[in-house]
Amino acid sequence: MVSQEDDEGVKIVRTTSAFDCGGRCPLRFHIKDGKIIRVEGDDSADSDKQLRACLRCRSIRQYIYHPERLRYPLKRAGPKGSGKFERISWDEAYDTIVKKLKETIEKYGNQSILYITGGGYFGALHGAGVAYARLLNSLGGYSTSYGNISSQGAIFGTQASYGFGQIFVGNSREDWMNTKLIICWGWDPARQISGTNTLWWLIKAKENGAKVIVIDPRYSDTALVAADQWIPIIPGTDTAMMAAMANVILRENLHDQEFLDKYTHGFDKYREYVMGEEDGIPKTPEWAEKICGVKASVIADLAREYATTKPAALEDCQGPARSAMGGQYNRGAITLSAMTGNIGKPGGSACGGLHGIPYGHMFRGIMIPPGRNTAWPKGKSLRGNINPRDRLDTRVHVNKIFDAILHGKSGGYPFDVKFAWFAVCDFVNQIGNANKSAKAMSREDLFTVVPELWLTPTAQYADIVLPVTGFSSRSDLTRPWPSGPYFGHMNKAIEPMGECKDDIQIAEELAERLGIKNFKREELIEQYLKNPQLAPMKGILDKYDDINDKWLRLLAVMGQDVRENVKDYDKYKKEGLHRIELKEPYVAFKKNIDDIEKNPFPTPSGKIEIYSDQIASWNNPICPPIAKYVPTWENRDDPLVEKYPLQLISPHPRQRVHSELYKIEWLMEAIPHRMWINPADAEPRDIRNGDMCLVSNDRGTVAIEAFITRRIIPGVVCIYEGAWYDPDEKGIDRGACANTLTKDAMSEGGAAALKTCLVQVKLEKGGA
Ligand SMILES: Nc1nc2c(c(=O)[nH]1)N[C@H]1C(S)=C(S)[C@@H](COP(=O)(O)OP(=O)(O)OC[C@H]3O[C@@H](n4cnc5c(=O)[nH]c(N)nc54)[C@H](O)[C@@H]3O)O[C@H]1N2
Ligand SMILES: Nc1nc2c(c(=O)[nH]1)N[C@H]1C(S)=C(S)[C@@H](COP(=O)(O)OP(=O)(O)OC[C@H]3O[C@@H](n4cnc5c(=O)[nH]c(N)nc54)[C@H](O)[C@@H]3O)O[C@H]1N2
Ligand code: SF4
Ligand SMILES: [Mo]
Repeated sequence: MVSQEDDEGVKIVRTTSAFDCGGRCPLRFHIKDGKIIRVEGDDSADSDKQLRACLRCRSIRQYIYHPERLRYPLKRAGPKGSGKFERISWDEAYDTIVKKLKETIEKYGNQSILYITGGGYFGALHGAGVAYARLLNSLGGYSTSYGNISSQGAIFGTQASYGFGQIFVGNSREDWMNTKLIICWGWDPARQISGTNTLWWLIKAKENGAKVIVIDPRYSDTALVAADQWIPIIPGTDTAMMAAMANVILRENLHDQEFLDKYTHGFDKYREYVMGEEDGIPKTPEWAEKICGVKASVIADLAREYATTKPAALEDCQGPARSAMGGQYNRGAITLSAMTGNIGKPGGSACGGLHGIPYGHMFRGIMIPPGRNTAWPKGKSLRGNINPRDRLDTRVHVNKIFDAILHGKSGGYPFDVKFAWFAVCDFVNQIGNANKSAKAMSREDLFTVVPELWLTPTAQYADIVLPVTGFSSRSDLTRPWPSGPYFGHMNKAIEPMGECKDDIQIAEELAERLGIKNFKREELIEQYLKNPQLAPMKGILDKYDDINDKWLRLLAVMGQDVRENVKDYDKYKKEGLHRIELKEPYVAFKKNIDDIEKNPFPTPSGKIEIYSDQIASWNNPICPPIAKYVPTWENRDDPLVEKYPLQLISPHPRQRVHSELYKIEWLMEAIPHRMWINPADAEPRDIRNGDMCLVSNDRGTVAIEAFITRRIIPGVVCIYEGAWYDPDEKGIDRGACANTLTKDAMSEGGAAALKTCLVQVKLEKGGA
């Protein structure tokens, strides 16, 4: 029992979500007669520590009790994608899956099983589909994808500059109290949550005297509520503006040469590029103005201001990197931060776009190990390697999953897919070219399993859909996203709906039918307790009735991060949260900068690599070893603009977590799904506010209402990602999923290029 009932029979359960939402906020569920009747947020009295929930969890009752939540196993009862399903028993679902699994492995081998997971759930026990990976590994393994759909551009940029394995490039948010200037470059934390309370600290820093500048094609929510200056920029051109800033900083001798000499590698190559010694073109503000659409004087002034204000925090993110230019924008930001000596210093920033700090990420050593995937021969070691193409011989890039399902070996992919299993993701909706994804999923000879909470666009194409419990019906440990410092503890608040089961239970029950031994949580616990060091835990575990609670208690001892930080587990569980007290704000790479001799960067040179010899060795002109501006496909120079003159950007929705929460009426009402378009683009097309428009390119067409606004620059339209793909009989996507329009391509650095996309917009005559 987590808490006592009060006189009215209401008990309060403290928990949190495990969404891929950018935050992690304590929630208090008020429960009466087994039902959540009210939801409140954190009640911490210290206003700087209070972790404020956003509109999404404040609407969570509608998510938990929504009539469309899946409650029973389903099997397909019509053509794939028709949405026709019929209820079946768990026995029938299991028998069908077991039969198909055995048949597929026998006839085609394990490589023909494609298992794909996404980031839909950040929990240590139930998270990221590990249970199914374990199950499939026990049967001899599976094929899968490589590359992070979300952040591969930023990961590439970070690791090329700071070294393989580096992901924590953020400072604690309260470190902004040490800064004088914050530049949000392609980053909009007032809308897109980037760590709970990021906006709180941004406003506090502003009140403390810091100037805030936003560089974004849109007058973003951050520009609206926090900025002193908005610099609109043409999408995909950031590295050109960065080079021009570097040009001004060098010409005016405003750079920190000492920092560059001591801590960086290959800056001379970048200097040659920006000064025009390499190609005869000095990268002046005038040169950049023509590319970026930002006035030369604005670029020059910003360069001076950034270089002379000490310290200054340039904050890049992942959005602009999720494009055909991949991580070059993050590499450019890192270069500027190095030139101004802001890396590893309080009030500065390391850039790289990932924002995380290494506290509260308690997944280390705490998940049930998934076992070894033996479907593929052991490849060469990829350690220290950032080249995404080296993974190609056994895996498929994440943004090419459906192309691989469609074309298989004859299309040059390493396998033919016969059995597809999608868990904790909605990839028909969330990766590029949804019409192609739908076509691939409609292949009649493909058998597809989707465990889900909703009949998502991906589940619509499944042969078997399994109903899964949500975070309110099971206990788990979770982590802040991306920064902490704290650990979250989710407590089971209500019983599962209908016949829903935990993913882990589904995997266990399938394992039993497949004759796999030592798979169940009970069996694993028994084995662990044989270890003399863990044996004394037995008495403690006996206190918990719920198998998940037992597991978590044991994992909390086994997982190093939790063990070292959480001294009072019962308090942690009861409060749903454990805060880590840091003596001072965390500053990324401070250790390396304070003593580079003792703490070199894990790069080949031991320094921050402005120039990467590793990338240079690939000899790829569109993936240069320094942060060069390279025009990409479907940018404004592409001849395709004749036909499709507008650039489409698809940022993350304030009211959803990607495609999750799409069905929540309160949220849809609060922020309707509409396309942002500038009056200069709307007027010649005779489009008025609220008119139904068709947005198209060669990959598809979506129907969406226009929101005419000067908050977006001419030549660019914006459709938030995550609306559900819903093609009508003519193939027009009435749900207006942005990925009906985007390309299933990767950048040279391995980013999913979802932000690079050209479209045309016209009025839909006669209305919807
Ligand atoms: N156009 C465009 N597309 C984008 C992006 C963009 O910026 N623009 N952003 C990209 C980014 S950053 C990301 S991270 C991806 C996200 O892509 P996905 O990970 O596919 O995103 P979600 O829509 O959150 O889908 C998660 C699904 O998991 C389900 N789920 C949640 N918890 C559980 C569970 O415990 N068990 C099971 N079995 N299922 C569960 C949810 O119901 C939901 O349907 O989208 C990418 N797509
Ligand atoms: N509310 C909410 N918060 C979330 C999520 C969510 O789904 N909803 N998802 C979480 C996840 S998984 C992730 S990965 C992060 C994603 O965080 P990001 O990937 O950083 O966010 P995006 O919303 O894709 O894009 C950020 C901004 O970049 C701008 N932009 C687009 N193209 C360009 C360009 O070429 N140059 C410049 N300078 N700006 C450009 C957009 O207008 C937008 O304002 O957010 C997390 N937080
Ligand atoms: S940031 Fe995430 S955990 Fe916090 S309230 Fe919003 S959706 Fe919930
Ligand atoms: Mo993401």
